[in-house]
Amino acid sequence: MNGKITLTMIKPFAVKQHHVGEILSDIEKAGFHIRALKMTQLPVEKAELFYAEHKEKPFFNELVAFMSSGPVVAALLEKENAVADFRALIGSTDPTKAAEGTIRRKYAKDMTRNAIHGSDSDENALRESRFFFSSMEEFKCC
Ligand code: 3AN
Repeated sequence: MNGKITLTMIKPFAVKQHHVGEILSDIEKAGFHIRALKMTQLPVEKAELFYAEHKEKPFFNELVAFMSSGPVVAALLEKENAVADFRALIGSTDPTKAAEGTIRRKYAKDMTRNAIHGSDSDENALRESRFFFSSMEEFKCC
């Protein structure tokens, strides 16, 4: 499994703006297989847990408030070199610096409302996948 999965989350603003279909389409066209998919709203405590590594950052409270403000769409994705390839597909955290054609360049509004999450390591991909898709049934794919 290592190296073959990543976890994405389409963030609340992109969901509200009706970009879920286009973003999932971009992801599939880039060669990722959607192995599990879920729309859910994170309570504040779960958003805090998901972003625990950023707890000391000045933007943490704003990030948690935003991420729990509406539904997100989480997906477990499979592809060779999944983490790195997916981060290339979504582009830089700051949408003004994201390359042309990337998901953040197309759909992000600003640093907080930056459309989409992508795991930053194989270790986090596994942790984040278990966070959303905890049952064996959901996880048996890969
Ligand atoms: P990425 O999602 O590109 O890996 P991280 O892990 O550095 O970026 O940050 C996690 C999330 O925190 C980002 N997706 C973004 O929503 C938010 N964030 C990061 N840096 C800032 C910032 N300077 N101001 C506001 N929000 C930020």
